[in-house]
Amino acid sequence: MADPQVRDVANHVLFEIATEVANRVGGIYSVLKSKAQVTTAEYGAAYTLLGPLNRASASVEVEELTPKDPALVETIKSMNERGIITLYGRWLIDGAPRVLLFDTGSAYRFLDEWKGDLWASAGIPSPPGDHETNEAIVFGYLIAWFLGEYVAHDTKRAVVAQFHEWLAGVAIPLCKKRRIDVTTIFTTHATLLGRYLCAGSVDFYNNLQNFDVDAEAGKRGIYHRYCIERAAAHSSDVFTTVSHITAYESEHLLKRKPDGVLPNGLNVKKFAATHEFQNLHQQAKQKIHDFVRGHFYGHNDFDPENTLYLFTAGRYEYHNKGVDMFIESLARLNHKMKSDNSPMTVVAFIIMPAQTQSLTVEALKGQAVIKSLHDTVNHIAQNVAKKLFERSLTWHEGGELPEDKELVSAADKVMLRRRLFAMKRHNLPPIVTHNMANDADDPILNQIRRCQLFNHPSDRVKIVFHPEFLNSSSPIMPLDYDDFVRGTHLGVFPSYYEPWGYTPAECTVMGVPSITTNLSGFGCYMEELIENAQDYGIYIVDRRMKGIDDSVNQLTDYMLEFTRKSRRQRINQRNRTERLSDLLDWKRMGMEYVKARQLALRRAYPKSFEDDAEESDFFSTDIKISRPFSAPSSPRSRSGYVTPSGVMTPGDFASLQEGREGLSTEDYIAWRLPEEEDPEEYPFPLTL
Ligand code: G6P
Ligand code: 1S3
Repeated sequence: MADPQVRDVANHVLFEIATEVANRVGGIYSVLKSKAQVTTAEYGAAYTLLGPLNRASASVEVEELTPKDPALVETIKSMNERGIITLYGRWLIDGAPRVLLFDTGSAYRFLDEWKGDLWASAGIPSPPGDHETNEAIVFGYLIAWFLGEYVAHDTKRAVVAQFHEWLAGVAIPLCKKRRIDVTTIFTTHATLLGRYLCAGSVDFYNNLQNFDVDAEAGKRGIYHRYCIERAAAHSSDVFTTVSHITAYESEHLLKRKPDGVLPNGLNVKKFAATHEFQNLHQQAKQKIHDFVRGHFYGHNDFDPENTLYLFTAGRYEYHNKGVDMFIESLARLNHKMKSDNSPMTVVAFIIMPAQTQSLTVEALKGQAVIKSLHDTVNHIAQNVAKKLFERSLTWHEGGELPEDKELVSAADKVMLRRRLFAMKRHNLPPIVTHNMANDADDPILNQIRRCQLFNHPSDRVKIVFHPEFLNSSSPIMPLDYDDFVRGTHLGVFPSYYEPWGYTPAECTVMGVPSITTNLSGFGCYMEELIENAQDYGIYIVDRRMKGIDDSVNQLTDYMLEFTRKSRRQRINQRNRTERLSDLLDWKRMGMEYVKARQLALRRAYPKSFEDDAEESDFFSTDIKISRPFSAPSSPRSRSGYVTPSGVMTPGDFASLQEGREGLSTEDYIAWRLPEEEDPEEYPFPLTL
């Protein structure tokens, strides 16, 4: 092994390890994909993502390359020679980072040996039959193998290995045990126990200190998984999570206080014209109108101009994602809007994948019926235009204007009548767009039934449950998720368990207001940074200090207040929401990752940092993150924390400052709200 103190820390190599590399599963994929641009800008070829090979998704997301780094070439060659199949290439996303994917299937012949070793070396049991854990073990051993060989081939540069979530964490205790000369960061995006406990009916946040963690894990059959997670947290050089609320949870459930918080950012794309996002809203909204016209055929007795689209979306975690609370609040909103005689209609979408068989005939029929009507009306309009034109040609002074009733032929009238008859419906517009595998026991459908939100004509709140992720090739709603979000008016995410929460953050950068809670990482982050978050279209439901009924009422009131806004107020609010985008940009958030890596290097190679004063080169390493604003940050932090450079950074409530009087944040991005654009100045008319 090389002398740990002689490795070059300034020009270190970075590996980021996760199971969602070039493989869309959930939130970690979003983290890696959106962050790629800033990380490749900083590291170039010295950055590689390591993940398990999923052929189906790699075939569309990864372009194969030949590695150039000699240590990488040697390591891959040696593993390939032992039968391990790998794919090295470029992930075809913004930033185009390099990825190395391992076919875990090619290593299963070692599974029993590795399971035995995991027990002998780390005391982690692994019962048979748990496929997910077997995958984690095989992947973890492959990563430890890879890192061990890599540092044997490259003895010059320091290596930082950052692991995301327990599924990728098995290699961390192995690196420690085998004294592999790398420095490790473990970033957890949730805790196993937290997710399980919250999904049950425990008062989670008030009892965090009191859980008997081993017993709770045992009761749920996840003790071995919990051991992996806990071992990863304890044996990493630096342990981080995505929010303060999850840091608190980790401290109690994993028994190690995280060294810092690495909040999730987004790859924010700015339009040349700042109001372009408003145009996009209008365009996408028209597409949602098209879907709604079909879905509610025969019951289109509400005016699209006075209709608001609300939605919630995410993985199907009924209680954790707050869908129970959303539906209950919609029922109360319906009641209030009815008694107020509100002129508005709310269509609330629930986009959460569940097990389904197919789209329902009714959903397909709705779109077909409206399309036929549309085609027929176009055909009649063409005939009318033709006749009108011909009659106008023969017009002479003093003659009647050609406005004869006969413009619509008898045949056309019959055709129109047939289309209108096809729209007759004896049932209410459906709630769900797909045939559910388990309709009778589905928690979302049962809650809708309990609250009696059945899309009755008198209801001011209608519901559409789309139990599949959106897709632009859908025959009923051909929209990608992003376009759908743009077309809506308000995202509603009343989560109970949400370590970060990408959904409201994505709404924000697209200029769509959203409702979140003070139990979500994102909600707490915004609450901490912005004094008057509501004005900026960030509504935060209190699920911490209030009882459930009061939280439901607060959520109802937020939505009711929103329905009372005029169009002008909605447009202004969207402008303010969109102005928060920079706050969530990886150009800003990525700084916490930089700090975590510096801390990891400092812990592994303390000698390299002893003469910081003289060797300040390392800290002023050109981190290619631009500095868009120079003015002082605003809105100001409530905590009043100020860095040595006088500027707030996203993780400043955290502790990633160890061993040094604050890291170099001079290049760090101060944040202030850009100037507000006056809708009066738009170069296009507003339909108010
Ligand atoms: C955008 C468009 C406007 C449109 C408005 C509708 O701002 O640029 O032309 O009037 O959206 O807003 P609404 O909240 O009613 O969907
Ligand atoms: C987790 O995914 P989830 O939806 O299971 O990781 C995400 C990325 O960090 C985070 O946004 C989310 O809150 C967590 O819960």
